[in-house]
Amino acid sequence: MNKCLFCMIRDGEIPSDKVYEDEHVIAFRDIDPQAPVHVLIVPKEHYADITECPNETAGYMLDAARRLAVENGLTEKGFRLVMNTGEEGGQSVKHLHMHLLGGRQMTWPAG
Ligand code: DGP
Repeated sequence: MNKCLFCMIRDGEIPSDKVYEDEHVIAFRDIDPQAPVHVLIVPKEHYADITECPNETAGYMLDAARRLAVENGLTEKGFRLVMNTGEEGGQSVKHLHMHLLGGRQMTWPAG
């Protein structure tokens, strides 16, 4: 079976600007940043999206997101966490990931 893009990044087969790694997740900078800070938090285990993953995995992702928000100085002014899911949710990479966006004023609705 062919590996997906984020599995290849996880395995170091495609380079990335990695900013965090632990037993359960990796995080790296988005190739097409939509904000001064734009990091993708990705579980090491492959799940297509949030509908497939155990609650425990979602917790590990949130832990990493909080840590990265602090490390990037985002907690005072705020930040946004996004999980695009499926076609109408605008998900382009079918390996569960969370966007951490910060460093600018966000708008709503997200579009
Ligand atoms: P989404 O559209 O929610 O599935 O987000 C996928 C994100 O992945 C998108 O913001 C761009 C990013 N991306 C796509 N290919 C690569 C890559 O090869 N490296 C990195 N760092 N990010 C990528």
